[in-house]
Amino acid sequence: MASSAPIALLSVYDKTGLLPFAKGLKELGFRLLGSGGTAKMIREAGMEIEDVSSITKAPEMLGGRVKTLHPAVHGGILSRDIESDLADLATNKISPITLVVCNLYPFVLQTQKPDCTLAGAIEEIDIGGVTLLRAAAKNHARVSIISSPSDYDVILSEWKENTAISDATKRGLALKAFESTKAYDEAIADYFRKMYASVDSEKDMIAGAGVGYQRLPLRYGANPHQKPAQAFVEQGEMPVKILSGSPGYINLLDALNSWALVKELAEAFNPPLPAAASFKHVSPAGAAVGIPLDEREAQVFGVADIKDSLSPLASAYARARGADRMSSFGDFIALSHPVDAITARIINREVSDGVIAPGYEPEALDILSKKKGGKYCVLQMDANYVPPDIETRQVYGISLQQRRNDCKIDETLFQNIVTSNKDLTKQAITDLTVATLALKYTQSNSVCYALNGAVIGLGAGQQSRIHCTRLAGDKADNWWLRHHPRVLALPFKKGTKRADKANAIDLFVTGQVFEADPSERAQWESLFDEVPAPLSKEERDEHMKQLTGVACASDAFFPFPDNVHRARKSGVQYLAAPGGSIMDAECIKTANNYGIVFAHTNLRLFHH
Ligand code: 93A
Repeated sequence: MASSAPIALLSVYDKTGLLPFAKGLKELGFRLLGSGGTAKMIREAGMEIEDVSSITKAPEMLGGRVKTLHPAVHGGILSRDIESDLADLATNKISPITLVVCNLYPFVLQTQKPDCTLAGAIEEIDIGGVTLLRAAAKNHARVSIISSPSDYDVILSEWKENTAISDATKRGLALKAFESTKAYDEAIADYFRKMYASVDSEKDMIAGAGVGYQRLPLRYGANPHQKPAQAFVEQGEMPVKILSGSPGYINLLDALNSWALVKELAEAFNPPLPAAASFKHVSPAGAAVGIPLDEREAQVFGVADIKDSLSPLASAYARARGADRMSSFGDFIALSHPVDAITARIINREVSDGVIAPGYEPEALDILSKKKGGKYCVLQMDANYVPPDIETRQVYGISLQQRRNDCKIDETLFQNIVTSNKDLTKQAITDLTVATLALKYTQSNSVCYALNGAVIGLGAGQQSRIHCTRLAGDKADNWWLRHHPRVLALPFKKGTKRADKANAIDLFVTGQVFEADPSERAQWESLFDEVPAPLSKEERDEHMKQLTGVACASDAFFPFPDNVHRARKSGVQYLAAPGGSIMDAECIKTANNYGIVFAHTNLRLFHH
């Protein structure tokens, strides 16, 4: 038994390249030890190899569940070149192991088989192999852990040249081994998550009863053919609970982004202000804080009939929904505070997909859980949940990691005023905060206009900044034209649906219907008791002049002053954007010409 030959322990499921590798190791003078099947294959090829049992003095047992799990093996792998470890080895007659060659039972392949049973999958969970990998990787200062057949040649050539494996190679091998055990355990956790969540009752799973499964099943992914789909946390409690309905993947994306927005928006003010957001396709269609509505606003936002009973939260949602009613059609809503009955009643009469909030008054939950015949998605968010600092996602199989965008946005962000006009009012600070926080959760590039604590125009996902500024500006203009007395007095036929009104008003204020195909125009005209005449150029110009005091923020610097010119056309008086463009001076000069107050934020807010 005592021999000075270095020992290589081989225990591989995937036997690709095993025989030439074993032959190479033999030729380099290694003493080979192998677990059952590995040793058999090498021996049958005519090479000398000892069974692991020759050092453990114990047979493989439990049908192969215990093969290499033994102090003689793990003592030999984990021992360091230090006196006390060497003394322990000598006392217990254990020889140090130099190379460990191991790859694992094919758990994933097994679970992919159509006839795979739970018992069958469990039998494919490798324990001893994972222990070999981890032990050898831990002790990589001395031991080389070879977990992939693609590394066999490197090992043979390094040893041939130096009679040793370099520290750099050992480090790389150790990392590879831990990555393989991590992926292996993730696959097992994923399998259990799915299997046990479907075995146990849906109610237990949602409530996270007992130890919980920390998983939400999703109807499907971004598209109906993308199945299966789920949301889960790897550590701690799942902070989202489904109270009603069944969310899809995009619902969850909207819910989580919009929740972050309203939580931060409410906390940006002292005292905190209730906040609401209306999301579509992972960007806000609207966002607002709970500033009371005047008569005209209540009319524009479709809540004139209940104006007097609006709570601050209901006002926030009415404003958020009123920014761009067409984009908000079928929205996902986020509310920063527990939902009261009046807010639930407003939501109930809109076309919407779901809502996320930290809680619901019983009457509000009753209203919302009956919406859409019980299919309306009602999510409850743990308001104390703090996401990890580092976030990871996969694109095309590659993991991307970054620090979460946890920068805090509040009034202190707008202190660096670079124009001669420095008169930033309290209301302007509120509006810039709303606009900037909306951008933090909008797909880039993005530009946002805000007024009276609410987004009034937002341009998202444009590759060119001026296109964002124009898109958002056009939306702000349309928003303001919806306040025109002639729009408020449009003679809709009784019973016209809210969504149909919103579409018809859009066609009217943009003037598109008057250039439309006769059939589209006839359909539009059929909504009215009396067909309205178009808004004249004078009527528009006169009304647009009254849009003033608007705040506008950009998620990155303005590369050209055209953005400032365009913003001004929509009544912008306050601007916030990071500096850093070679055209900064030009942009500031343009702002000065208009008397605009421009704050450089030094904070880029790209979001994807
Ligand atoms: O069932 S195990 O978890 N118990 C063990 O003690 C053990 N030791 C090695 N599986 C174990 N292995 C695995 O056996 C290795 O990870 C390798 O995948 C496989 C090699 O078995 P054989 O040499 O019998 O083909």
